[in-house]
Amino acid sequence: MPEAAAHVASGKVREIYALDDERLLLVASDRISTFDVVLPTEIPDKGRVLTGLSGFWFARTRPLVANHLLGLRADGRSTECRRLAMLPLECVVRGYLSGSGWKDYRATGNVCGHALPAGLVESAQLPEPIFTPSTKAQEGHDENIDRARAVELVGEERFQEVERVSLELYRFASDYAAARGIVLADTKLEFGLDADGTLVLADEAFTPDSSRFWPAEEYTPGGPQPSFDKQFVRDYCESLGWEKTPPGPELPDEVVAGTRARYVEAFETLTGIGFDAYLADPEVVLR
Ligand code: PZK
Repeated sequence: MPEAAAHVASGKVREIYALDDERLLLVASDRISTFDVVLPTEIPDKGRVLTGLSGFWFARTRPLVANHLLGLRADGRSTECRRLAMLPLECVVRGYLSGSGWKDYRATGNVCGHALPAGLVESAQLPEPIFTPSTKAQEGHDENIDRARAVELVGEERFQEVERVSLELYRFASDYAAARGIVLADTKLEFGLDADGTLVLADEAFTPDSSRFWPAEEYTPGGPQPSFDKQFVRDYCESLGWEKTPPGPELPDEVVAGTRARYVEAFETLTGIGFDAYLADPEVVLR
């Protein structure tokens, strides 16, 4: 627990505390959500895997854009970061047609105003990655918006900048992941501005909670893809006939162990760093 730090915000599986006027502490718990419901059973070390992966990507994308990372704490789950003025935009990049992108395409033939070729199937790779911003809904799902609405929210110049930077980041990370057998189907990035008005990448970056990770070996367009990390949890929940409304079910030990192993595998495959080395010294991912 952070010593005498004021709680600032709660996400579904993360918390933010204020360290001082300029710095925040982002703490990733081991909670897991599926079908938008947080389950009562935790996945040991999940928060450490996500924190380590974010740190790894922040360190490697620094040449592309500034980011909020100041340091990783020895607990492996806490990130000290710069306090920013967050942009009111979820910066989504899609390289493949999945989730709400697939739903919008099937209904209208386009996604957030991007006209796409006819005849694409679910999970198809897009001709080019597309920037499909959304806004944080007060309740429930984020709302996909078109370019005009995004420009209303952040201005034309800032929109062009976040679009360009988001696409560059996605290309960098998806090329990196593809070379290691993981399809990074899409991702959600969040940006803020520092006191100078410089654009800064914030939140988490290219984790399985903010992106769809698919095992490349099993990639088969034409339907939904198995998730690299959560598939055991989804399959188990489906097998119960659970209604996908709270409360979620407890997970059996073998589902917990299998899911933990998948998170650790994602970490080690992408970073090339042993998870034990991360636990011994989290800042190993920054070097
Ligand atoms: C910030 N969130 C979303 C994430 C939560 C909520 N560097 C920053 N400066 C100012 N604000 C934020 C950040 C970051 N990151 C991000 N809310 C505020 C969020 C995780 C857990 F509870």
